[in-house]
Amino acid sequence: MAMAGESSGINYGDCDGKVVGKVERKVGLIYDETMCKHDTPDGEDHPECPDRIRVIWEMLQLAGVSQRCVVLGSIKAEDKHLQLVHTKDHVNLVKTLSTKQKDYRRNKIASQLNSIYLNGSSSEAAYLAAGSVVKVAEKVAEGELDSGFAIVRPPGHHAETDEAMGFCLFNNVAVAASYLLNERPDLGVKKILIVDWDVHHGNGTQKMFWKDPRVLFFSVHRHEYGSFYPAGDDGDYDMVGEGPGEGFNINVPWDQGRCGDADYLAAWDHILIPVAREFNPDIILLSAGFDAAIGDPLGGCRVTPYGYSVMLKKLMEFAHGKIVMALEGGYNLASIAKSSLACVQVLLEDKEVQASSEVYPFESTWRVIQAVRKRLCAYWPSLADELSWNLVNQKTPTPIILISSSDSETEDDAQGLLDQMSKLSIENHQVETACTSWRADLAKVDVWYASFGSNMWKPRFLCYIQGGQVEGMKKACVGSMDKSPPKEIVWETFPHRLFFGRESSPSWGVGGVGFANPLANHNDQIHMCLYRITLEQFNDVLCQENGLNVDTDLPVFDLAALQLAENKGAIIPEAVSNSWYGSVVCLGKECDIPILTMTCTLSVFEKFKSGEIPLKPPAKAYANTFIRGLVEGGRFSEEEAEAYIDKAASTPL
Ligand code: Q9C
Ligand code: ZN
Repeated sequence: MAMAGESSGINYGDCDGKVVGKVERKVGLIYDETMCKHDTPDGEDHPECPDRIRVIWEMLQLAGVSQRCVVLGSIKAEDKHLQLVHTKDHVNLVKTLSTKQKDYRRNKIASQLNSIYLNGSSSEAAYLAAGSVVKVAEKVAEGELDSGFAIVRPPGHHAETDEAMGFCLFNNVAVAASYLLNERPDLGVKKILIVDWDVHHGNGTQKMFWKDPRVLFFSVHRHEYGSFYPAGDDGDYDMVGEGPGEGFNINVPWDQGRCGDADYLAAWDHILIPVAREFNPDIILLSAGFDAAIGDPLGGCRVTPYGYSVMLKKLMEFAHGKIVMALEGGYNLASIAKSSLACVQVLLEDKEVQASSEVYPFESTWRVIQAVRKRLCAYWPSLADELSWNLVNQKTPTPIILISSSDSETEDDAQGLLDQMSKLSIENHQVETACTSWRADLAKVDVWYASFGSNMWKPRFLCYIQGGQVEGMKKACVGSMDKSPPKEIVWETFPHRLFFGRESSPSWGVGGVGFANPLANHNDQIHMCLYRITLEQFNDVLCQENGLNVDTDLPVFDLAALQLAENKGAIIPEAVSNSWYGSVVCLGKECDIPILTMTCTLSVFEKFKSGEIPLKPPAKAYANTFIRGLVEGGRFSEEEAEAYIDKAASTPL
C-alpha cells in the first residue's frame, strides 16, 4: 500500500491554549480509503458500511486532531502472521476471494457463513485491516509511538480460527497480539491485556488465547443469558480460560440491554482496573467497537463519548500508556465519530476529562459484577473483598425488566419497548408515596395461587414470597412485601393444556417456560400446586412473574378484578396486559376460596398456536426445577414427571 505521507507529530503548545512547550504524546493513526471498498455485493444497505471509517476520519480531521497525530500508511498483513491465529485454509479462503473463479462463488460462500457479506474488495480490506493493526501495535511496542488507533474495517473480534463471522474476516487484534508475542521477542512484550468493549462478545479472541496466560482477555458485552449475538454460553462469566490460561479470560455479561456510562465504569472500577493492576501488562490492545454507544441501532446501550473517554483514560495508567485501539463494531455514524474523537483526545492527553453525570449503575449491573468477582477472585486477589453495601445500593431502580425476545437488535424493537413501557405507565419516582393503603385491604382476602411450572417446587415459589434465588435461577427475586409463608398447599388437576414457549427468560436463560392454555378443554389435564396466600401476596407474585416492581402505588389485581375474574373466568389486568403472564384465570373455588392462575393472554396463545411465536422446549434449569416440584410435592416419580413434561413439549397445540 502506498504510504499516506507519514507526518510527524511533534507538537508543542499551539493556539488551542495548551501549555506551550509541553511535548504531546505521539499518537499514531491509520486510515485508508481502500478499506471502504469492502461492501455488500449488490449495494443493499448494511450497518457495517464503508461510511463508518470515513466519518471517523473526517471527524478527526475537522476537529484538527488527526493533524496532531502521526499518520501512517496502511499495509497488508502477511500470511504467516495471519496464520498465527487462523488456519491455512481460512487465510487461503479470504486470500482468494477476489479471484475471477470466485466471482460467482462469493455470494454462496458468504451465505454459508454467519452474518457475513463479501465482494471483490473484501479480501484486500481484510488484509489491510489486520496489517494496519499489526503495524500500529508494532510501532507502539517499539516505542516509536506512545499509542495509536487503527481505523479499520472489516472488524475482527468475532472471526474464529477457521471461520469468518459477525461481519469479521480476520481477527485483527488477535493477529497483532500473537505477532508481538511470537514474532517479536526483541520488543520485550511478554504480557498483553486485550480489552474488548464492543457491545458483542469477542468470541474469536477469547478462543484464540483460551489457554494462553500471556494474554489477559477482558470482554464486556450484552449477553442476556446467551440470547444476544453471538448467542450461546461462550460469553458467560464462568468462561475463565483453561490450563495455563485459567483465570486469564474475563467476561462481564450484561443481562439487560440498557447499560450506560455508570455500568461500564462500575465494571472498570470493580473488575478491570484492579485486575489490570495485578496483571501489569506490557501493552494494551483495545477492541474498540463503539456499538455500546448511545444511539447505536444494534447495541441498544447508552455509553456516551464521555464514558468512552473515562474508560480509556483509566487504562492509560497501565503499560506506560501503550495502548493500541482497533475499531471493531459501531453502527451509528454520529456516535462512532464522536466517540472516536473523544478517545483520540484522551490518547493525546488533550484535556482533562470532565466531571461525571449523576447516574448510577443498574441493580443488575451490581449483580453481574459481584458474580464475576466471585468467580475470578481465586486468580485475582484484588477481587476478593465483598463490595460495600453503600456502594451497591447506589443504583438506578429498574422500572420494568425487559421481556426479552431472542434478538432485540433493531430500532423497531427499541421503539416497541418504549411503547410497551409507556403503555404500562410505570411510574418510577413514586415509590415513596402512599403505596401501602391497598395492601392492608387485600391482605384480608385469601386466594389459592395455582402454579403449574417451576413454582410447583416450593423453594422456588418461596422466592416470590420471601425473596432469594434457588438453584437453577439466573437472578434473585425481591419477594413479596408480606413475607409470611403460604397457609396451605394442595395439589389438583384442571382441564387446561400445559405447553412451553419463548426463546428465553430472565430467570432461566435460553429455552421455553411453561404456559397454560387460558381456555379450558376437557381433553387436557394440567397438574397444579395450589398455595393459599393473601390477595396482597398474589399481587406481588403477579408482578414478579411479569418483571414488574412490586412496589406499586395501586394494586395490579384488586377486589374488583377478583370479582370479574370469578364471573368471567379470566381477566387481563392493565399493568400486565403486554407481559408474558398477562391473564389471570379463575379455575373455580376450593373451600370457598377462589383459585387463580396466571398465564398468557388468549391473543398470545393464538400466536403460539399459529407459530408466530415459537413453541420451545423448556430451558434445562427450568425443566429441572419443574421436575423437582412434581417429585418433591409427591405428585409423580421422576420418570413420570419427565414424561409429563416431554409430552407437553412435543404435542402441538
Ligand atoms: N439475528 C460486530 O459488531 N447480528 N459485529 C446478526 C442475527 C450480527 C456484530 C443478527 C452482529 C455482528 C463487529
Ligand atoms: Zn459489535
